[in-house]
Amino acid sequence: MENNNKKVEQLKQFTAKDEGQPLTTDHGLKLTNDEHSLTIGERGPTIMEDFHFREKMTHFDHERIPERVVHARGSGAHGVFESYGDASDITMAHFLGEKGRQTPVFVRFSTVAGSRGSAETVRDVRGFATKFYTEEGNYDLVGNNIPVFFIQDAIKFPDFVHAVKPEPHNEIPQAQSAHDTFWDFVVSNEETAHMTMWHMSDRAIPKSFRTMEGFGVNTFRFVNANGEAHFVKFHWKPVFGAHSLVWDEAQKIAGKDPDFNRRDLFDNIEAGNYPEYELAVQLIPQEDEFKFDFDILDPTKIWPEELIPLRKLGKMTLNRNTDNFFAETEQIAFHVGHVVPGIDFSNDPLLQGRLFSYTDTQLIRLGGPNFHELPINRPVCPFHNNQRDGYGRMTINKGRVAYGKNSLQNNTPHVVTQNEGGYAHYQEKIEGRKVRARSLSFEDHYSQARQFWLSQTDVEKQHIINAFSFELGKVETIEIRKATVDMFARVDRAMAEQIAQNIGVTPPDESIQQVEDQQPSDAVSILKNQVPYLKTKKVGIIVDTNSNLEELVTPLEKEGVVVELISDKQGRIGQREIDHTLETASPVLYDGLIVAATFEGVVPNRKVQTFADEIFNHYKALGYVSVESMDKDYANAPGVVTGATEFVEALKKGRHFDRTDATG
Ligand code: HDD
Repeated sequence: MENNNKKVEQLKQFTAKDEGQPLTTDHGLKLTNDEHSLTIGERGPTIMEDFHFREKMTHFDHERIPERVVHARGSGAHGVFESYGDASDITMAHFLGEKGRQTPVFVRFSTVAGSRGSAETVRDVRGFATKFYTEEGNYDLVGNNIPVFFIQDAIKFPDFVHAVKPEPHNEIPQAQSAHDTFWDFVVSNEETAHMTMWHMSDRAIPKSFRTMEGFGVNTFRFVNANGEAHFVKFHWKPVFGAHSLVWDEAQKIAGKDPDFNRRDLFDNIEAGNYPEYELAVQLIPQEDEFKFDFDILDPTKIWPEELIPLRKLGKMTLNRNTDNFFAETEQIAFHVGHVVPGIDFSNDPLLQGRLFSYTDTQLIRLGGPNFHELPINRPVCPFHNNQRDGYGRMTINKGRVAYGKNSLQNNTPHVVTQNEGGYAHYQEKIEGRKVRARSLSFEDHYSQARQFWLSQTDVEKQHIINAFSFELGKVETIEIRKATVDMFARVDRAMAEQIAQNIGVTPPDESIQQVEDQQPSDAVSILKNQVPYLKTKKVGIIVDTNSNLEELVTPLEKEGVVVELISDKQGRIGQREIDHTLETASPVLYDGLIVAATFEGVVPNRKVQTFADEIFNHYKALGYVSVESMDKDYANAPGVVTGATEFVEALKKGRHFDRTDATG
């Protein structure tokens, strides 16, 4: 697959291999010494003449660039998108125009609020940005793992981001929404209600980038060759389904392995377990714009899948890690305005503002207007125009003409017609007054928030209550806690009452009206759509020299499960290396655990017990080699088993939320 990946081929021209080469300056001069500055005498001062010192130090002094103002913490991979068929009935986009057509892609997943070095398993929205390197230019689908947004108009984005980021006086807390300014923003801006419900749900703690959905969020437009238009919403569906962490586990992973999500992505691609996602769209014909009881341009609304079904367009496979994180993942520059013929915008006011922000931010982040020339950002098709100069310009544009129209160059580079592949904006007829106002059709902030609530399983509902209680429990201003409870009583009174009890504020006022019941949408629940799987799950087995490794490991590895051996000391047992000690491993990093050893002394055994407790409390598969070895407290609990076959089944199922006495 890699052989015909044009992007990979293109990147090769810019790739350097330093191994085995003599050390030189940036200008190619070979060096004889890289450990001592040039000084006067062995104990004297360093002299200006030391060009090597100056070059090395100057480069180092300048090697940081501003992190992304949001989505600073992220991780990326290369891959390929393959079209399932010919979608030319709905869009002219060439990359969707033929069954089997392949397009190179680069995807960057991210958290939103944290800095570049922050932990990954925090409660947050995840970014899911895809660059398609198509024959017609780069197309960027810059989405999130939650299908709605906190605000309706881009002009509020700086306010929202200031509220969720660490508070400005002391830069605390990092990568958290559990603080006063975030919740003050929520209660002061009711349009946040729907997304806040998603944010309090398990969607905001995905288990891995491989197991989360993606959404374009904004409403876009598809246009076909006849000029017929559909409003469109984009979805990515992971082939393994969506899976989340539980909150206690997520917090502990943030300490035990702050790189948990990027490590999972990287390791699986290295191992050949390529993550796959299907691209699907929801379509509303242009003429049906006003047929729904929500405004289809409002980014705080979903289009329920039961009402507007998904049409699958193709599959993306991530099959190659980056060679260099900075050059590729850090320097990739996404922009919702990077479109190809057949894909156009709607008047969604959030999208309209985004169309300004993305190029603008790259100018400071990547240092000028030539960021499109960076290898990772270059289209794989030719590009020609009269843009010139600026910091770091790489292309050597020949000739004396850098303007249009011209006669000296036969008026080239020249524009082309739509039939020749030129982009023509959809000619929507618009009339109106210049106003600063929001349409009344954007005013219902609660119906879909209630729909989300009603669509959840009982377990998911409990997690939402727990999340609200945790977050608000960290809010110092009692009035904000109380205002939140009142606001969310409109979504569900009983839910708000429970939260109020947990956080020590008075129940919502009687006068507050809960909104009308809505038809649930099962598609928005994670647990109603569980896909059981085994391949790539990770199991820890606590072993000692007496353990029968064959019997324990083989049934799991046969299913593609990744097994790690844990013991009180490192070393070998038979042919196998012990991967971790009880110190370097942690139960929160595994999908399941088998206890197949007891050790001498109280301390290691207490550690084993902690492993088992954590696995149990996080509802994960827990195996014992025999009934005798089983902790009697766990006997008969769902997903606690003896025997290899039973363990494989328990692992495949996922979390055992029917384990009522777990505490996660
Ligand atoms: Fe944004 C980055 C997704 C609203 C302004 N955004 C960024 C990234 C993702 C999203 C995934 C990271 C891209 C990467 O990996 O490099 N943003 C969204 C979604 C939104 C959204 C799904 C709601 C529909 N964003 C949004 C608004 C604005 C921005 C309303 C401003 C008007 N977003 C930016 C930005 C960033 C960005 C400041 C920071 C880094 C970057 O663009 O390249 O321009």
